[in-house]
Amino acid sequence: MSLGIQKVEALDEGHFICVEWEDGRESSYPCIWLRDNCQCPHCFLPSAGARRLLFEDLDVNIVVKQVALADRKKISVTWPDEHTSVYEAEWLKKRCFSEEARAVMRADLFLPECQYWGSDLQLPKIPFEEILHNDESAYKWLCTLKKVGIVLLTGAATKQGELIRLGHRIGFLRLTFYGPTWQVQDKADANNVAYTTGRLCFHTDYPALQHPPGVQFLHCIKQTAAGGESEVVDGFHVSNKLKKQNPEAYQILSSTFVDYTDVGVDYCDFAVNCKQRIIDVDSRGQAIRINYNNATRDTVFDIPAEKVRPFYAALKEFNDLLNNAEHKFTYKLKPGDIVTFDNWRVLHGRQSYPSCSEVTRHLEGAYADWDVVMSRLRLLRKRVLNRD
Ligand code: OGA
Ligand code: NM2
Ligand code: ZN
Ligand code: ZN
Repeated sequence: MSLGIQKVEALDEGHFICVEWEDGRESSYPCIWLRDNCQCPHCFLPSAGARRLLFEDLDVNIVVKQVALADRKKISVTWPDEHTSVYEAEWLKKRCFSEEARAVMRADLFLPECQYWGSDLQLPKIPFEEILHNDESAYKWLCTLKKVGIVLLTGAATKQGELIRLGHRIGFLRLTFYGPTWQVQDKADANNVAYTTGRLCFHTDYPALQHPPGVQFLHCIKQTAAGGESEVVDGFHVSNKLKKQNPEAYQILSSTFVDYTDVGVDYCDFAVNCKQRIIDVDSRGQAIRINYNNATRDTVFDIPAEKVRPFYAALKEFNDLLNNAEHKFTYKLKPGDIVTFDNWRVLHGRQSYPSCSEVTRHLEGAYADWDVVMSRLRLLRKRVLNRD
């Protein structure tokens, strides 16, 4: 049972409406926001869950003419032009403007909870077929992917096409110039360093794109006997450490725009260029995305000459911390494993392996956008927890 309303009144010359809840707590709502969010069929299109009201038709100085408590479950507001709006108690409660209520709503929508890890990572594992067929398992997979940043799916078939099935499970995959899915194996005239047998130092994929893929999937189809081990590190955890240990290096990496480039032919021909900060931060200086691939960092470097050496020094500090034994986690993919990880947060690498005329190691890879993954997570949550 949701909380009812015991009293409602207009305040501040009709600019606010104050609701008193049955538990004695109060919430106040700006009238401009209430008018803007009238839920009547003239102002709102329920089939789209979207506002029909045009901004041009909104009076930003509007005040309430009359407000009444229809019953304990809704209030009714009359506006100066006699238009009336009805707001349900539960709808209002969710949208309360208090600091606490907004924090609850924010957490519910974006699941910002983040569990940092280092070499002690207990790599979360779920059977692949379970997440395909069971909603609870799929929900757990995506929640863990969001919170921890990495989940291993086990027991997939050792053939191409499993990531296409995974893409259908969430909605769709992210197409890039390397194709809908891509084959990580040693290739002649490789168009990417990933397609060699060489070691890959810690990187995030595709910082050359303006909006790098949020989530990455790597499906092991074939694994070499010697070498080819995987490494991962929590980029947000390491960024926080760098900020504490070396604020100057953090400042440089979170403010310098680094040029990235990727030129070649694959799904089609491409000539990609982009500027990214290696540690991308929000307005409070908190790391929100790591953009770092040493292979695609451009030879063009669009900063003043005297800032170049300090930049390299800062990057060395970060790279050293990433490779610190305390921070990195090493494992080796087995055929049938699919590693799924947050490509905005987790940096990954692989050890080299012997080159050979036949293919001794084969991973199929694919990307998804966080918008698609979070959308599926919210829908699964609704179904699993059976709530709206
Ligand atoms: C890649 C990559 C890891 C591996 O293809 O971008 O990081 O283990 N591959 O081959
Ligand atoms: N691959 C694996 O940033 C990058 O070039 C990452 C992308 C080739 C699709 C590698
Ligand atoms: Zn209306
Ligand atoms: Zn990679």
